[in-house]
Amino acid sequence: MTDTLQDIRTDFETRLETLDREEDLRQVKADFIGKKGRVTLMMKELKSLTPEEKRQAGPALNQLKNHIESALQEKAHELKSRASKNRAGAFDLTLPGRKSTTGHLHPVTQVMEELIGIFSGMGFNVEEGPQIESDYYNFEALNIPKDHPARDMQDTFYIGDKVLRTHTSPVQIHVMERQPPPLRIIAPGKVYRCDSDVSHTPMFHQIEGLMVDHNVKFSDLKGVIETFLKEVFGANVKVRFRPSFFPFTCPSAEVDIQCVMCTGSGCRTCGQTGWLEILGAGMVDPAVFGFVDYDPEEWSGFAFGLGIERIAMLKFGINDIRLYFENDIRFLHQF
Ligand code: FA5
Repeated sequence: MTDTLQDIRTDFETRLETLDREEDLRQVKADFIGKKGRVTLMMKELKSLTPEEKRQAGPALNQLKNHIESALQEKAHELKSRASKNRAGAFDLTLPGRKSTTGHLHPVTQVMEELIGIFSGMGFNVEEGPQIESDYYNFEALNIPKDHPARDMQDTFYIGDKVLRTHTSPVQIHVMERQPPPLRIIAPGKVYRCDSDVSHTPMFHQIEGLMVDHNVKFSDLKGVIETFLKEVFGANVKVRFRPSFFPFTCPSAEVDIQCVMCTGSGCRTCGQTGWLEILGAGMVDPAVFGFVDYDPEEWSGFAFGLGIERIAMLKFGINDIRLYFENDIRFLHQF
């Protein structure tokens, strides 16, 4: 019997060593310790042996069975980890490819870049200013003293003396403080107000324009604005200048363009007026020159501030400005 046990052990070791598939492992298990396996059959044969033979063969047979069980377990573990390693490194050429999605600029950024390009073409340099301003730059130096009613129209967020700028006009002061005339600049950027409806958002973008030189006249302002609007909306665009008031310009005007949603008949977007206001403008008030030490006898200038979202609404036919900032991908994908 001892010889036979040794044969079984040798056969088992040889087959275990050469197998590398789980189904072969299952077969080896069946051949040795399965219902009709060689070891199982020998265990059944033990019954027919004498007590003395049983005492000798029993423990050896049990030991062989335990050895086979643990060697099979170890091999199963080895095969499993080898298979998972292979899976991780596998490259399946037949799988469908993953499409890479390319983003694009936000529609407001697209329009902002287009407008900057047009003004650059007319010789305006691009300047920037801080979004957190002091009361002095946002109001005082623009001839809007503390108790001036014009402050009510641009309500914003205050922290002590600091405000989230309500318009890009303070950049006019920063630039004139550091640069002598003549100059011709635009200042694009974010501004903030306590506003929200179909044509107003609490954060929006403006482009400020400022030109200071000898003999700058209102007709220069009109020429620049009309040329700009024709570039954006085409030669047939309907534009109107309305007299208005800004403490930092005199005379002042607001510029409207015909509402593209209703072509002038009146709708929700234009507040039934047929026109949509896109910018404020005027000749720089001599009082502002006083704050930056420019001589108003020698220099004159014009300034304007336009709302980029309003222009983008007209360009793309958007009837509610708030859509720009809801981050709905179905809306943004269209531009
Ligand atoms: C001003 O902000 C002045 N600083 C413009 C200016 C500059 C006048 C230089 C004279 C000289 P106003 O408050 O009208 O003006 O705003 C200018 C433009 O910003 C408006 O015509 C409009 O197009 C846009 N706008 C104003 N409020 C909002 C808002 N809440 N949401 C979106 N656009 C707005």
